[in-house]
Order: sequence, then structure tokens, then C-alpha cells
Amino acid sequence: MNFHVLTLFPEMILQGMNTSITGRAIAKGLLSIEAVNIRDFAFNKHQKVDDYPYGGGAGMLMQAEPVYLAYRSIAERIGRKPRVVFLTPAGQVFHQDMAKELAKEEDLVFLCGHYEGIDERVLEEIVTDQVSIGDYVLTGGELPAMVMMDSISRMVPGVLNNQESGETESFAGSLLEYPQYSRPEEWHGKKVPEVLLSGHHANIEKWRREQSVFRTAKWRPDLLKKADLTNKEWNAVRKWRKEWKETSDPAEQLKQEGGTRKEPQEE
Ligand code: 6GU
Repeated sequence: MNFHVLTLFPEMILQGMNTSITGRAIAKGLLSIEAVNIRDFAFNKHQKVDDYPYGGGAGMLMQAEPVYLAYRSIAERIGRKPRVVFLTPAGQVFHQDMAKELAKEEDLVFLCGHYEGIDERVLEEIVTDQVSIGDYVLTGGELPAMVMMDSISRMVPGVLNNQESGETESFAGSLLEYPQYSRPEEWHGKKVPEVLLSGHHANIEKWRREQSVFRTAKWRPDLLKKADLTNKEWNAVRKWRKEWKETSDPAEQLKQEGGTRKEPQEE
């Protein structure tokens, strides 16, 4: 996977990507990262890349020509028209299936906007995908581009080692993770759930699955539709929902359970 980022802040992109797992993958040659400074393609005296919007309004716009020339420098070098992702809060909201899909591309270009936006005409000519990372506003497209590249990278074969990839793949984003514990067995008076010390792998898997379903039902019920639950699990979800409705104070309930479902007390 070759990432190319059109940006006014190339050092931000390179710093972020050359760290941790993506940094390791770049060193291994599984990924490459290139940050193209749009300002290098502003052929005027002060290398200016922004101007006032026609029709008035707040702020400045990035001009079409430097963005276009920066893009062309990439397309000409790789010898074809790559997919170009424009980062904008007005785009489609990014999700795991998009990361998987984009990971199949040989080259990906990310266009990071600043100021109030980019002249629409260059977007029409070069952009293939408009993507947002969620419903909040950031000052520029660099962090969203890095978020996307991080999640796309981990879908590229070889980027994660066996241990890193084994874990999350079982649920593939449709259920929340189960709670995990390491030593010591007791901390601040809290004990590690008994089943995890039992060495009984089938019971451990059953417990973890139940915890995942429970947490998802509680915190992200919107994900359950995609989660492929058994009939028995749907019944459990319905039962929990009934219990939650009966609890007068939801904040108190959350505090009590802390998202980890306790076994019902023996009668
Ligand atoms: Cl892609 N860009 C900006 N500026 N803000 C955002 C975003 C993108 N996604 C969410 N907020």
C-alpha cells in the first residue's frame, strides 16, 4: 500500500505515520508514506495557496491550481489515476468495511483541506471519495487522514503480527470487546472473574462472548443488527433490556455494573 497525502502540514503526517505499528510496517516495506506539500505547487511570489471566497462569507478557501498541480505530480509519477479521498465533515462517515475495501488499492491519495474549504472545481476533477470520520468539526483533514490510514494499514496483509490480528478479527467490528484482566488476581479489592482462572477454554469463550453481547446491547445497541446473534443471545438481550427498563436510575445501574455483567446471585 502506497499512501500519498496532499497537505499543508507534511511533517504532521510523517511524524504520525512513522510511529508504532504503521512505522514498523513502513520499515518492513509493506507500506509507504509520502506527504506532498501543496505549498510547493503555489507558483507565486509568497507561495500563497488561499484566497477569498466569491460571494463573500467567513474565512479563506484553498485555491484550485496548487491542489491540482500537487495531485498531478503524484498521478504522473505512478503512471495512473489513483483513488483520491477528500477529508471533509460533509463526506460519508468512515467505517470498518470502508477500511477493508480501501486496503485493496495499490495507491491511495488523501487530500487534506484547511481554511474554510477547497475550490469546488478541483474537487470535481480529482476527488473520487469524500469521507468524514464522525459528526464533529476539526481544523483540518490531517488527523482524519491519519485515522483512515491507520485503520486501512491494519487491514493490509502482514502489517499486524499473528497475535495482533487474531484478537479483533473474531468479531470484526460488529460487537464490542469483552473485558480483560492481567496480574494481580486482586487489585483495589476487585477480583478477576473466576472463570478466567479456571483454565476451561470453552467456558472462557462462552463468558467472553456473553460479555461482548452484553456490552454491545448496553452501549451500542445500533451494532446488534449486524452482529449475527443466536436466538438464545437475542433472548438474553431482551431480558437485559427489560431489567434495564425496570431500574429507576440508569446512571446508578451503570455504576453498579460497570459494563461487566455479573452472574445472577444464587437463590
Ligand atoms: Cl474528514 N475533516 C474535518 N475538518 N473535520 C472532520 C472530519 C474531516 N471528519 C470529522 N470532522
